[in-house]
Amino acid sequence: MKALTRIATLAARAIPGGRVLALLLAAMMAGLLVAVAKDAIARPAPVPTNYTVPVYAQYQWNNTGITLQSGTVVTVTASGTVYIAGSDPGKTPDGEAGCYGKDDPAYTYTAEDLTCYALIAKIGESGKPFEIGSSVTFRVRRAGTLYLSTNDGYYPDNSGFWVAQVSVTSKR
Ligand SMILES: [Ca+2]
Repeated sequence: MKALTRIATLAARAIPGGRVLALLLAAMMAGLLVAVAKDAIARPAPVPTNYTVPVYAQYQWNNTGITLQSGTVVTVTASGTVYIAGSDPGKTPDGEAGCYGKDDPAYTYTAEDLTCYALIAKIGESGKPFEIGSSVTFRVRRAGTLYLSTNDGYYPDNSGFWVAQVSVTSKR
């Protein structure tokens, strides 16, 4: 829109009869605005696609089978209890508040900078892990498969699963 205004201004100065051209351009811009406004009103809001997937604590990265397209808005909400060791009373998807993977010298956690035992995600096999916890909404930058995991350093002694609701809304 700025570019059009600039062209209109330049045309008014430079071209003989430029004022007429400028008026024409202004009319075009007005028409364009009306078209955009009409489109916004007429098009219905996008309907999200919902998935329900388990996140097993004994596996490092659970492949959800959900392919996320770039630009889509995704909300993941999780619930349930997992056990990160035989002695564990149980962990919600929020994990252990105030503890980070790197705080445990005995193990290298899947994400050393994220909350211990929290639900974490990555998009694509080599995507950078980020925290989900109980619920988070994000916009997908690079398309790929959604993986979900417990942020632990040792998985074979884990049991149980969380249930994650994944809501994907396409971009307009
Ligand atoms: Ca463990």
